[in-house]
Amino acid sequence: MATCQPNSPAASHPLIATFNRAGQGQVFAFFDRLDPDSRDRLLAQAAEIDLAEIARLTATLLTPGANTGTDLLGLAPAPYEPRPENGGDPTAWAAARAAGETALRDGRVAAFTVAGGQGTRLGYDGPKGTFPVTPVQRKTLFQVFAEKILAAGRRFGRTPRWFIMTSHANHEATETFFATHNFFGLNPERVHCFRQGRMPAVGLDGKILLEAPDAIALSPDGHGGALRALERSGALDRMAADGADTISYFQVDNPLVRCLDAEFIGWHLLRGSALSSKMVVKSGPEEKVGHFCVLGGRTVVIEYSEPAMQPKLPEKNPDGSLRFRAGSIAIHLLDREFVRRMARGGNIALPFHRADKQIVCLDSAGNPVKPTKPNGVKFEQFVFDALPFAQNPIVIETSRADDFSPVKNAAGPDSPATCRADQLRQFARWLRAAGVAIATDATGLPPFDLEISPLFATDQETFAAAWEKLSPKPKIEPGLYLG
Ligand code: UD2
Repeated sequence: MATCQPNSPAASHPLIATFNRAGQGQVFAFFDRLDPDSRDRLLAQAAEIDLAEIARLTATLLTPGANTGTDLLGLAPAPYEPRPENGGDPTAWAAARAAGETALRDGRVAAFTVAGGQGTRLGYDGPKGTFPVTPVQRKTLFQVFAEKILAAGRRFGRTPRWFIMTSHANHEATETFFATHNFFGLNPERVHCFRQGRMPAVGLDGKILLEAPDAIALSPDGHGGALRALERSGALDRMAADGADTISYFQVDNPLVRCLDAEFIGWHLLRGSALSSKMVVKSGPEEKVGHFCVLGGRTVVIEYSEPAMQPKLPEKNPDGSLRFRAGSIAIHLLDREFVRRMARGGNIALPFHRADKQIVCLDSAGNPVKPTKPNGVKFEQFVFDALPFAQNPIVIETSRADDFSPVKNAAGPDSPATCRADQLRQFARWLRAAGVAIATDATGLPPFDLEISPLFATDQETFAAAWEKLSPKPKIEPGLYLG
């Protein structure tokens, strides 16, 4: 793309001069033709960009021959705390639970959902949190989380604040959705949506791409952008003013998640951990989750897509179990002040990852380009890259059936159908454990739809107690809803 002509309006603007000096003058190639509003829009977008950061990323991640993969020499599986039913110490788990319940009663925990993703794989237009997931009532993901937070408030006497990270693309729609649904019964003053940051897409030559004459091709900076966004939005200060020092982090796509899990919180606090994570034993070598590992003495997550990880995925222990078995399901607890230190950067900033993409953009003549193969790069941060910087990071086993069934794809694994079935299995399990006869197939799936609201129960134990009190007992039949 051409840079601007001398004596043009573009040539005299200081921000544009900075872009020219950085070799990024193509961003303003069409500036002189734009109306004043469009010029302002483009300048505002350009002001978001840290040119030194882009230059550094181009040098480290884009330069031919640059080593973009991770060196996995000496990689070992990370240790984790197994659940009592898998050999963990029941006394330690009971102590963790008691400590977590105390923390919840003391209002030390805030809920935090990352919801800035684009939901492309699901093929759903709109914020993913507005996607209906429950079997009978068709409650949305956001409603399920809201009710879990309300339930924790009723149980522990303090309703945690809920922070939701959105993107520029879905922020307004998310806010409107909550307002339209009266925040699902939560106090609107304690539900906070804030936008994550953006990064420009660049061509394979490191040049920032335009998606329109007055618009830079900007995209969300990854869920790792949450750390900076929590600080910038004032969320951390809000938590501090409230006495909340622990952030319960979960993804928008997983309705099974225990949003406020006393056992997990207790482990995190008792171990003085700055960043704790939940793991499940991977269903097989191919499952698309990250792996908790130790590299150079530090806990790390290595993604399933990391090329150097591929030969390690099928490795087995002598007993036949997977060697790299601790799958990351993206559920974490973060210490508030650790997040602040990471957000402020300096020598402990999250790295960026390179994602090669087909990016719709303009060519140097201003014609639209619709690529059929990757023509550019997006930069993203991942929240788990904070692990090596965290004090005493711990990994805790959780039960997949009670914590993880994401909705990612329109069909096949991790789809609305698999998630619905996992919810039904959970409801059937709770009923059975409370002594109720309910037929299921060999996988535990009942033959009809039913639903238990988080406001009725959030786990087997609370279900048993609520069921016990219920009089008269409802008939177990298709469409049963316990709310
Ligand atoms: C993520 C993890 C994977 C595993 C899996 C569990 C990565 C790279 N991989 O895979 O290891 O734990 O989850 O389900 O994280 N998001 C934002 N802003 C962004 C990008 C994403 O808020 O810029 C949110 C998104 O809305 C979602 C979450 O982050 O809630 C995960 O994003 P994803 O769907 O891209 O992650 P996925 O499925 O590749």
